[in-house]
Amino acid sequence: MATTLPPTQLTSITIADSALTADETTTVTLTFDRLVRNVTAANLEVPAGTLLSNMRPVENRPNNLSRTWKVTLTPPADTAQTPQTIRLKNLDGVKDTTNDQPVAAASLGPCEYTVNTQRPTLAGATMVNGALVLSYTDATSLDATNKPDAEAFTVRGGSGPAIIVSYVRVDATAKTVTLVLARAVRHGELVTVSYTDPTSGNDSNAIQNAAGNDAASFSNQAVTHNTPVDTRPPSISSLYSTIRTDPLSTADIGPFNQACLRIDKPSATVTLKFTQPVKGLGASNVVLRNGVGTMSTPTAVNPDAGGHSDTWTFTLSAPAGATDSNGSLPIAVNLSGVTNHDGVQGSATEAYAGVQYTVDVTRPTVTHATVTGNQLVLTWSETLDIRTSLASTAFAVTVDGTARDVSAVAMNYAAKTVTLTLSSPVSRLHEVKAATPTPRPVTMASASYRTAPATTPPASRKWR
Ligand SMILES: [Ca+2]
Ligand SMILES: [Ca+2]
Ligand SMILES: [Ca+2]
Repeated sequence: MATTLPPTQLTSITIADSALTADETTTVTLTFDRLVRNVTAANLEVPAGTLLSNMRPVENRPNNLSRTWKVTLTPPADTAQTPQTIRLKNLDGVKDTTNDQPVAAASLGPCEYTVNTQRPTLAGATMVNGALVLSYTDATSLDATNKPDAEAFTVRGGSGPAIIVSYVRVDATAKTVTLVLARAVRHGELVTVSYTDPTSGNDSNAIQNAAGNDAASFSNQAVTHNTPVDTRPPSISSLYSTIRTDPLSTADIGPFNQACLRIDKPSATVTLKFTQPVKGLGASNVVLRNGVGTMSTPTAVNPDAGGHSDTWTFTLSAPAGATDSNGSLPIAVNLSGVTNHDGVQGSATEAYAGVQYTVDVTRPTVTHATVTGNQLVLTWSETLDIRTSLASTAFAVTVDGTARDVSAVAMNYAAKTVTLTLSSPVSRLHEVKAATPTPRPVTMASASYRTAPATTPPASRKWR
């Protein structure tokens, strides 16, 4: 007597990926306890909009017989996360090797999975407290951890280059993406923002929801803002105004320090910093209050398309003649005609710009010279700079037209004297001449001095 086998059974329905997001498909596997054929997608019941495709036998046997069958599942697009179920609808048309229709195993349960294929949708763009806020709608929340790069955004203002996005912040629950901008948006300025999803696929750094679904790219979204007129009149930010006598130096002198215009450094760069970008600063706005020296027309540093800059410079030059200043010279500014982005004008009243300078373009001269024995004492018109050092070879001494060596040099800075020790004493009734360099005069102690090997017309003194 032949043994009767129990019917062939479908023992399980499993899904490879039980959390489906946008751009994802997965594989559903049907497992029978014996070889079967003719399994089709119609044997399964799936949620509306779900696509089953390419049902195929896994085993490579004659007559398409296989214990295991796979089918590709594509979830519907734009569906918020809800529990989903795949069930066996029936086993109509399925045959085992004895041409019988299999049955579902008693243990066969539904196969559950979740779907979130909804992408965050841009709802609007608004300036809030100076930052650009993109608002999104989404059934869940945004991903605040895996943010898009700042470079993914392009923000354009009314004119000039794109406004740099310096930082991106995502608020998961508020579903906002906040762009911190490198410059303020101005009253009445037309502002647009664009966003570029890194790739058409699923990216880890993108505007995305908690499921990871990337938001779409968008272009030239208008940004709503009611930025008021900037009523602050332009003013000098004296804390940052500087003056620099050495154009090659990176060290500014000032603020509240002073530069010295000298014979070897007869000009200085003056930098005026404003509390906001301005335009319209001309030569008439800057006043050398004591009228000593000349200045170039101020120019804007890195102005924007409208010519506004918060930094302006000009060159200050010593007067042409040998005219020293008497004390510190302030630089003053009036801001008549100097306007901010919204056309608000600065004060026409002259105000201290925060920098000052001195001028010393007079060389010290020898006023008299005396010789006693081998000591030749030269006396200068000004106090000498303590930092000056002079070699004995800097001096040329003749006695009755014959060179006399100088063996030592001693300076007395406060007494304004230089004493030369001659190689031998000078007796009476000889004519002594000394050719001298020019030691630097002492000026305000703000600048450094080079000891250039100056040569000057000889200081000639007759000793009788
Ligand atoms: Ca997944
Ligand atoms: Ca993407
Ligand atoms: Ca993603």
